Parts: sequence; structure tokens; C-alpha cells
Amino acid sequence: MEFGFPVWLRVEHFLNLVFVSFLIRSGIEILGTYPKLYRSQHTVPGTAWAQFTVQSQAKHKYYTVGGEYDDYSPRLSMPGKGMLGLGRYWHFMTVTFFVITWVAYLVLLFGTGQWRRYIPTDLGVVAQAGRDMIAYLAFTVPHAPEGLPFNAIQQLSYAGVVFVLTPLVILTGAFQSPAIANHFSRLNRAMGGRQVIRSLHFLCLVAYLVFVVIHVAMVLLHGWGHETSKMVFGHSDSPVTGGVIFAVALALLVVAHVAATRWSLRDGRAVERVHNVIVRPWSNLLYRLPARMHYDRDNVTGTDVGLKNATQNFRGSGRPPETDEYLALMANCYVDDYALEIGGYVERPMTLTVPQLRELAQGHSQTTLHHCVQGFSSIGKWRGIPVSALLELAGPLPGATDVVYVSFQNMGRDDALYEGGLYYESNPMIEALHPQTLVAFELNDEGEIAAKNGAPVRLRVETSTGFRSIKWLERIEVVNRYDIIGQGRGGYFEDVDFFDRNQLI
Ligand SMILES: Nc1nc2c(c(=O)[nH]1)N[C@H]1C(S)=C(S)[C@@H](COP(=O)(O)O)O[C@H]1N2
Ligand SMILES: [Mo]
Repeated sequence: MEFGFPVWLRVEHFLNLVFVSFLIRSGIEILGTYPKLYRSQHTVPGTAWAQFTVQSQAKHKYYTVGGEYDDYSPRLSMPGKGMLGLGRYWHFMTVTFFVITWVAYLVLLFGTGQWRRYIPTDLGVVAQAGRDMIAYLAFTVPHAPEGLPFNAIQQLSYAGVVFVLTPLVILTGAFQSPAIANHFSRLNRAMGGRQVIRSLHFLCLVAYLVFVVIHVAMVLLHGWGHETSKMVFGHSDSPVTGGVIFAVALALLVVAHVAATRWSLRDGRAVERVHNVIVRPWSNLLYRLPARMHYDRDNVTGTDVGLKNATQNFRGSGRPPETDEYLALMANCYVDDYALEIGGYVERPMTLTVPQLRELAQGHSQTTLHHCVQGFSSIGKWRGIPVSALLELAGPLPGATDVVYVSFQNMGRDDALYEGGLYYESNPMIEALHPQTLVAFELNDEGEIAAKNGAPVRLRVETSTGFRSIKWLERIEVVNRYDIIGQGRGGYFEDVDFFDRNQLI
């Protein structure tokens, strides 16, 4: 068959240049807010296998993970300055188009028979690749066999990128989503768990970078005009025009990066609106994947070290409230004065003490994996009562749409890292009713939750990233609209930063 470079292949080549470059820069932004990689499910301080920061760990009593945030330069990461939420928005918008393009490419490759350009039909290609390698090492250019567009090394490396690396990066990327990871729990564990998958996703990034460097070097070796002309016109007969057009396209790509970065830093809310239009239609489908993760007790983070040290078990993020009221509750071990209020748009408003919650929960527990949006993870056994059971008791009125949670904590007052404001969060009803959306009052069979982890009562939303699992819970309010609370985005971090309330990825 005639291989050549059909127009759809050339278009795809250029789109990938755009998408992969955006994915790499936004990916580095995401990595930067927790620039450490681990081999196990847990992120116990001091056990990282790689680290991309020079910051040393803070030694505060409530050592918070927020302090591990790094902010890379906007020249490197997208958009830079530690804007994790915006980096995520760019990553997810780009991934939408990247995956669509890759699937379309596969369909076209197999539909047209062009897959033969990549997938070798006889094993001789491996030996040939060895001979080609020797040719390259001798600074000569091995030629493509008659009728094929590439030599054996090119064929094998392109096949590797299209059919191995790309599916792997998509799969490991998908499992960064708490909704996916906690629903397909077996597959998640079979692949080595959250941090191993995160490390693999990072190694995919390294593989893309290595590929790009070698690919560009080879284009220069084979002849810039000669090679780029194939990608512009489909043949190498116009090396000068082709070379110039390709160079101009690359310059425009750089301009697009600069413009998108500046736009994000100037008007993050506009990026957020575009993200919501592009990403929510598919990411909201993940509401149909309720979490069903069940670890064993001996998977709990810190079990292997006997839970001796508070930073070795469930990491803490955010500082406990420092009001007299909260300190008094703590001094009394939360027994006498704490009562969780459940009210708002319900038939039977109520207050429940911890012993009452414990009685209603009838020993129910879940041992689950916590996904902080920054990237750290911990496994904990939570005793508590599903929000759905509490809602059944309180009886939401017809028209109730959301469940709002309010914390004792005020961020500006209690946490030096953040601006002021009451910490609150909300679930759309579908998320509140998920079986692992839990009001928890005990962690790891310790009789209670430690102050750093949200004592006396906190929320667990296992389908979502960590910040939505509000700690130090004071009140639950069922509502028929959430957009009139706070700044109307459904939660503290949604209001002050660029995080999506529909945070299923
Ligand atoms: N009230 C309140 N809840 C909070 C936070 C916070 O700062 N304040 N941090 C959130 C974040 S970002 C994460 S990752 C989890 C961390 O839970 P942990 O401290 O038990 O690990 O709690 C979430 N709930
Ligand atoms: Mo977090």
C-alpha cells in the first residue's frame, strides 16, 4: 500500500504538538504542589523516591501538607506561581481534546490500513532496528526500506509512543481521579495503588520528554526542511517552504503558550468558565461511579510503624480551629458540649452528640484512600454514619438539591497559609447520597479522630479530592440552592481559589 503522509496524519501531528506541550506544562504545575514521588500507597515523610523541591519540611506541631506546596515559574509550568487549580483546569481541558484526537487517530489508522506504518508485521524489524542504531552511532542516516515511510528504529519508537506510551499515560492519568480510583478499586490496587500510579504517570512524562528530544534531534539530523516538509505538505519536495511554515507554526505555538499563561494569571475565573463548559459534560458522568474502596486494616497508613508518630499515620492538612469554644470542646474530649446540627431544608431538624452518632452508626466503618488534590495520600479506617442515613432521619423537603457543611474553622484565623473565611463545603445531592460519603467520628480504632484530622466529627467524600472532606464539622444544612452562600461557588477553596466543586478528577 501507499503510505505517504495523509492530511489527517499531518493535522494530528500538529495537534499533538499543541496538546502534549500544554499537558506537559500544566502537568508540571500539578506536580509542583506536591513535588515528591512515592513507591507505596502512602506518602510518609522521608520515604519519597524522587523530590523536585529544595524546601525542607516544616517542624510545626500540626505539620501541614500545605507547606510542601512549591511554585514554579510561569516560564516552566502552566500557569506557574503555584496555581494548582488553574493548572488542573488546563490539564483537563487539554486532555479532553488529546484523548478525542488519539481515538480519532486510531480509528483512521485502522480504517485506512495505515497502522502498518507503525506495527511491524515481521520480527526482522528488531534486528534491523539494531543495524539502524549502529548506523546512527556512526553518524550516518539509515534509510527506510522500499515502500515504508520510516526506518526500523523510527517505526518501533513511533509504535511505542502511539500504542504503548499514550494508552499508559491516559490510564495512569485516569486513575489520578479519586472517583475512578475508588470505584475501580481492584484495578487500582493491582496497578500498585495511588502513588505507584502517580509515579508511573510521571515516568510517562519523562518518556515523552525523552522522545521529543530525540525526535527533534533526528529531524535536524535527517534535515529540517526535508522532514518538516513531509509534515506540512505530505512530501519532501518543498524543503524551504515546508521548513519555514513549520518554524512559523512553532513560533505561533510559543505565542499561544505565553498568551494562555498570561490570560490564566490575569483572569483565572474566565479559564474556569471555559473549563466548566469543556470538562464538566464528561467529568460529571463520574457521579455514576460511587466509591467502593475497602482496604484491610493492615493497609492503614502507619500500621507498619505501629502508628507511633502522628505524621506517620494520616497526614494532616490545614490547622485546627483556635477559638476558645473549640479548645474547650477539645479539653473536654468533645463529650459534653459538642452536638452536630442538622437543619435547613428538612422536615426534622436535629442535633446529635458523638455518642448518639455512634449509636446510630451501629459499628459501620470504611477503610479508604484519601486523595489530596495536591497529591498526597493516606489510608485510614473511618468509623461513622453515611450522610444518606442522616438525611433519611432528617427528611429533606421536596426540592432540596444540596447539602452544605460548615466547619468550626476560619481559615484566615487558624491557618497562616490562607486568607480569611469560614471553611465550608457542599455536596450535590447525588454525591451526598453515595454510600461512602460519611460523617466520621473515629479514625483507625483510636476511639476518636485526632485534632489534626478533624476532631470531633468530619466529612469523608471518597469520590472527590481531599479538600471537600471538611474537618471540624459544626453544622450540616440541607438547601435548595447553594449559589447564595459565600461567594456562591459551593465551598471555601472554590470561592478563594480555582477549584471546581464538581471535583471528581
Ligand atoms: N475545615 C477544614 N477542612 C479541611 C481542610 C482544611 O484546611 N480545613 N483541608 C482539606 C484538605 S486540603 C485535605 S487534603 C483534607 C486532609 O485531611 P487530613 O488532614 O485528615 O489528612 O482535609 C480537608 N478538610
Ligand atoms: Mo488537600
